[in-house]
Amino acid sequence: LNLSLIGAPVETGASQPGCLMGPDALRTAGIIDVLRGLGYGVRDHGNARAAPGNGATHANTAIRNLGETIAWSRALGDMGYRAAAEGELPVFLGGDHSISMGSVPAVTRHAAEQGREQFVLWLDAHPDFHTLDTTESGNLHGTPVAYVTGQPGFEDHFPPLHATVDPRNVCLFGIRSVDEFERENLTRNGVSVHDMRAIDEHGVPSLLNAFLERVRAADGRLHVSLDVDFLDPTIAPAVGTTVPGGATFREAHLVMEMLHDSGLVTSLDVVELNPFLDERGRTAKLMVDLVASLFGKRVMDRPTRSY
Ligand code: DIR
Ligand code: MN
Ligand code: MN
Ligand code: MN
Repeated sequence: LNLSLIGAPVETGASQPGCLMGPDALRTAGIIDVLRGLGYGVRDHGNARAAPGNGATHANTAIRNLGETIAWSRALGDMGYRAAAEGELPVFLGGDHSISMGSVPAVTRHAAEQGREQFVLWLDAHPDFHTLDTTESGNLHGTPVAYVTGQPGFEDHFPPLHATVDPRNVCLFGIRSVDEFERENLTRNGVSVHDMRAIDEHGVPSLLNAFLERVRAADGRLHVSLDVDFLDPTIAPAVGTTVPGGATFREAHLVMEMLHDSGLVTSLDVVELNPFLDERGRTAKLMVDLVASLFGKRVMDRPTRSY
């Protein structure tokens, strides 16, 4: 299996600068050697570039960098689609979470062409379910889940979607900061939300197993989007939007280990790493270690258990 690394040096969707350096920090933390060491062919496409922003504006004047974000969606949508269509497993190295407005449409387009259903596991403190009309911060990294599931208002601005993700095929995991609008619309759209309380009460395995079973039963393709702020800030400080009470080191690794054992993952985003806020590469190294777990690094060999 070949992994296609696509660097997405994007920070225009976030509130503060720094995510631009994310892809290079992940490379410095050894992501390529780690993946090759696990036996994969790795093709590093380097850092993508986007056309200049076209100066697009919106009635919601809070929105920042709309034109730039549209240009990135288009560039990453094309690159990611080509990688998936060539049979490679795309790994998008962010960049802030607005890169998923390119990565998820890319793989969803490919899935639709294969007659396969697309599922998305969103590991994040936030649901990122704002529309252009509801975002108050104006930071577009808070909008990708709404865009890729076809919520209204994006079509006048962002690239038309070849296929949308059914909101019921989206599982938000680790959630602990939800804006009022998002809360109502998530429920109305049937998105699965496992907040930190659910993880406290039921634990990672039963919640994640139930979702993976649905993916398997549908013979679906699974995109995983890993936001640094899924993790507790005490272990992952290098993110602009820290929220206390996140996933522990072992909870996060268990998610990755179960994903690997499932054999279901077909694409990945690693997003929101802000190396400017890091402590000597600590968060970058943790993210690479989690990616390693997702691709098969294990403590001990064990009889394969299929989740
Ligand atoms: C907040 C924070 N919901 C917003 N969002 C994100 O700005 O819309 N932070 N995604 O990482
Ligand atoms: Mn996010
Ligand atoms: Mn987040
Ligand atoms: Mn509009």
